[in-house]
Amino acid sequence: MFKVNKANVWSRSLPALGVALAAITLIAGSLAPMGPAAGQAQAAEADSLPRVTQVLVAPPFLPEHEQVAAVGPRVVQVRLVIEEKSMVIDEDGTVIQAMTFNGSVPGPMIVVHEGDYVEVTLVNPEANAFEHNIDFHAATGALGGAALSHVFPGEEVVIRWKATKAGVFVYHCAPGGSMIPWHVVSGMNGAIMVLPRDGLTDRDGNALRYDRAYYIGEQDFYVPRDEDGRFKSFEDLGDSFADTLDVMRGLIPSHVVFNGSVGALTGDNALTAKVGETVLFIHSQANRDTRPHLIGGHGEYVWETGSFDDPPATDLETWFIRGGSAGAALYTFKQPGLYAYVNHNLIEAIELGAAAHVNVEGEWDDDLMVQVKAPAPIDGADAENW
Ligand SMILES: [Cu+2]
Repeated sequence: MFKVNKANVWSRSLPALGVALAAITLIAGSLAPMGPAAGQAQAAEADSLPRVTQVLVAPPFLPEHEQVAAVGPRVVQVRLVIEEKSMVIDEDGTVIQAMTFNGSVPGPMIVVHEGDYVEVTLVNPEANAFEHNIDFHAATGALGGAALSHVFPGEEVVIRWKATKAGVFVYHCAPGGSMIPWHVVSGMNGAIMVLPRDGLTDRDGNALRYDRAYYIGEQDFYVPRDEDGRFKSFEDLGDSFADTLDVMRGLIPSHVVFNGSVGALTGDNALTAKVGETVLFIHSQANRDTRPHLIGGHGEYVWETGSFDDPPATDLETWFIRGGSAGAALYTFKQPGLYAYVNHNLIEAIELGAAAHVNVEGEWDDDLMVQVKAPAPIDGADAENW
């Protein structure tokens, strides 16, 4: 198996990876002087703050957190372990060679408050083949931390950055050149929520709170096909690179899914809620535009661009998430039943996989909707009256 390490990363020894590695060399070379080396940072404030470890969980769930910060700023420690692994992404059993943070696509949601410091330990286990790093769109400087977090297999790195902007933001791997889009569309992306210390508010400053929060990470996959049109499987990650890059350059994804695979959030895996509960849906797309829509409900408060410093839009039917960003929408369920939460490019939702379900329990409200007459043969007399 091909393995990138410090000895061969500059040698461009594998022809299929030559172009990409050359690009890494170019970018890495120009970045070397950027950002403080370990120990040089003026981190007096962070050093004096209390520290807390956040236990990350797999999406669509969020780690335990407070909506309003009960105490002052803290250093929030998180651990991200990179897993290169094969994953089944649809009901036909299509297998991809994925790259992940903590084994899930998307990676885990991190939740902090504005003014907190995020201290990330990024681990690239020896069993992996490739170099990785992490770029936080919420962070400032050094390519979002990417320039300070390159790790080869068998290495780990710790970076700390201050969460100065409140909102929901994407993070992703960005090791250089063609490795950047390839790692991102192979699953190496996730999101962080930086809450205002006083929690979310509407445009008038009134508190907005949620009873549940779900993280939906939308992922475009570009799976190559064989001569017969069937999806190809590959022996390992390195083996999949050249063909996958060819499909990527066509810009037409083979799959557009929520949380790693077709059906990851439908059927038995559906999200749940109760009538009267307010649910926060956080939606990220690290690579491509999308347009979430809750069928049968609304985006009552929507931070479409992801910034919590901007007042939320209200009562949207569909909202737009720019590729490379995350957004958040709040809705209080008023009717029980099955809701579909989809990318409202309906071809992507139904044909390619970008759909989730929300099962909502509670009492039906006839005032909001009722079937006045059940389906029955057309009544000729009735029709004449129209
Ligand atoms: Cu990576």
